[in-house]
This record gives sequence, C-alpha cells and structure tokens, in this order.
Amino acid sequence: MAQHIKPVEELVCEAVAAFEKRFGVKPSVAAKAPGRVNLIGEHTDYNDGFVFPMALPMVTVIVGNPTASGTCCIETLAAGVDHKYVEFPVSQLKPGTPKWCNYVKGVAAQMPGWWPCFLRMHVFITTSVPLGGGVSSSASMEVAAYTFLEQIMLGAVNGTSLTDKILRCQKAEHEFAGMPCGIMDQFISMMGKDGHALLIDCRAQQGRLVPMSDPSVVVLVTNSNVKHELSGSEYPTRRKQCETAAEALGVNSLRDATELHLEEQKKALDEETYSRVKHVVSETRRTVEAATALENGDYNTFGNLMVASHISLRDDYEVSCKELDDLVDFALEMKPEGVFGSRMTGGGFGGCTVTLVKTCAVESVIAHIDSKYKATGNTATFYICQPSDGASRVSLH
Ligand code: GAF
Repeated sequence: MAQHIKPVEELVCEAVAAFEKRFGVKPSVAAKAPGRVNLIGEHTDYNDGFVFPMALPMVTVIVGNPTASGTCCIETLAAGVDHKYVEFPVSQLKPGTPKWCNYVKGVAAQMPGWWPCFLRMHVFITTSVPLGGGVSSSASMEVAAYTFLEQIMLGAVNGTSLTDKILRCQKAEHEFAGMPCGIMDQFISMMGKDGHALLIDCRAQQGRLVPMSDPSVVVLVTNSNVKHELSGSEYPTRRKQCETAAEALGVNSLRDATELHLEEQKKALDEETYSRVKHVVSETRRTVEAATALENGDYNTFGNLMVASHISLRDDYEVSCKELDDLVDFALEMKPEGVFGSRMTGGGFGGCTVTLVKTCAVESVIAHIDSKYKATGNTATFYICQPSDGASRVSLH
C-alpha cells in the first residue's frame, strides 16, 4: 500500500505544539519547502544540461522565533536522526555535528546582510521528506531555512532574486555539507508549482513549467530503503570526470558536446570517460524530448525515455545498484497492466525509483513490486505523488 503523506497543516501543528512545549511560547514565523523527484535528466545539472523534476507533496517545515539570547537553539522532530537538539553561540557558524543542523547553519552563513544577531533564534523543524531517500531532504531543509530566515531578518534581505536565493542554498550545501551538487534540487524546491513539472535549463538557470495534471496517470515514487556508502564519494568523482572530459573535448561543459561530436572525438577519451560522457550527452537530449512528450500527453514515448535513462545510468554512468535495478525491472514487468516507464532517480547508489503509471493500475503495480522486492530480502516504501508547490512562508494565524 502507498504511504499516507501527511498534509502540511498537520506537520505545522506538530511543529508548533513541540515548539511551545520546549520554549514555553508560540512561534511567530514559519516556512515550508518540498523535496523533489526528478522525472528524467540525471547527472546533467552540473554539466549545464537540462533536468525535469517536480516538487513533492512531502515537505520540511520550520517554525520559530527570534530571541534576545546569545544562543541559537534548534530541534528537529525528524525520525531516525541522532541528536535532535542543538545549541550553539550565534557568532559561531561552522559545520559540525549533528549533520542535519549544517543545512540550517550553512544557509544562515549565506544570507545576504547576515549578521550574528539575526541568528538569535529558537527553531523547530519537522519533515515528511524521507531522509537519505534521494528525494532531496537536504535541499528542502536548506530552502525552508532560507524562507524562514528571510522573515526572521525582518526585510534585511528584500530584493534578492529567486535565482540568487537558489544559488545561496546550493552554496550552503557545497560549503557546509561538503556535497558539490548541481542546481536542480534547490531550484525545484524553490520554484515548484502545483500540477506542473519543471524543465530546467541549468545553464540559463531558467525553468519552463509543463502541466502535469492528467488524472489518468500518476507518479509513483518507490524508496528502496537502501543507501550504499559509495553515494558520498562517487558523486564528486563523476563531476570531476565530466569536467576533465569537457576539457579534453574542447567544450565549456558537456552541454556543448553532441552525440556526433562525441563519436568524432572518441579517441581523445579513455573507455570509462567515454561512457560517462555518452550518458550525459544522451541524457540531455532525452530530457528535452521527454518534456515535449509529456506536453503532448505521449506517455509511451515518455516511458521509453525513462527506461533508456535508467539503462544509461546503470551501464554508462554506473550510479545504479542491484536494489534500484530490481525495482525498475519489477515495475516494467507490469507494462501490460499500465506502467509506461520506470527509472532510478537522484544521485544513485540507493534511494528511490520513479515510475509513470496509469492511475487505475497503481495499486496492483505497488502490490507486484512489493512482493517481488520482499522476495529479494528488502522492503520498499511507496508514495503516490502529485506535483506540488515550491517553498513558501506559512501563516500561523
Ligand atoms: C543529487 C544532486 F544534488 C543534484 O544536483 C543532481 O546532480 C542529482 O544528484 C543527480 O541528477 O541529487
């Protein structure tokens, strides 16, 4: 069965009640930001290419108050997190432990006009985004933190463009979490729109909304509930390989390399690098084609492109894993019943798959994947997701 996704109002009520219990007053400021699922366009964002994510109905909520003390106190209600309560002097914004707090500290350090006095605050965080599930729980925390801090800073950051905010959140992830991510996750968490996916041109830093409100199809997100250690180290390695390959091919970034160009220049690359580039170049093309297919309601073409994307990530980019491959295979066994396509989503080495499926078939598809995956010794979690809104302030009155 699919998971119940807690409504935002329920999360806000929980956070407010927990805040009052801890600090003895009501919070005055609140913000929320969603996680994301990428429909197609994987490992293309840091190559200046295209990505095609949608914002999820699962969100991170932050509530709090400015205070007069010299200490910042932050607590999270997130399940499965060690050290739920943190206190630190407002003048000390350094990455440390627990790791989850670095996303808030990192964003605070990037706020325009930041001054330690702004960090005198009591904060409570709660989330329905699965942590470490490859659906951007970290970006949702950064973007929620930015949207929260803007209000705490009382207008000191007015006039900052959305792109600037996104870039600041991305920088927080680079500098405080040590993850050299692209722009996709923060972009969609900030700019997502109810009933739409967003085709993002990562070079132009611009998005084009594509309606996705046909009730006859749904997006099924399946969490493998595994996360292999490789995910931390392999991402920077892939990114570096792409930069080196772009140099060898004489282009600014792999966005500028076409499939034809790659074949002509094949000799300039070793076998592994060639495969990496092949993925990026073909994935960039697939992503644009997929957005057009979705716009035309051509779900068969869209599904085929998802499958081609998975194969490319598995064989050429080598960021999939047995569990993700199994989930995709089990989903595709249900093609005759109504599955259009399925693929791993996010950075890889665990996390989630995304499947486009006919609404009328989704429960039987879940039951099939569930039993086949259990037979491998693993348990999956399923979310039926509507494309949702990006970050916003939340009124507490
Ligand atoms: C992670 C990164 F944070 C994104 O920027 C993107 O590169 C993705 O992996 C792969 O497409 O989520």
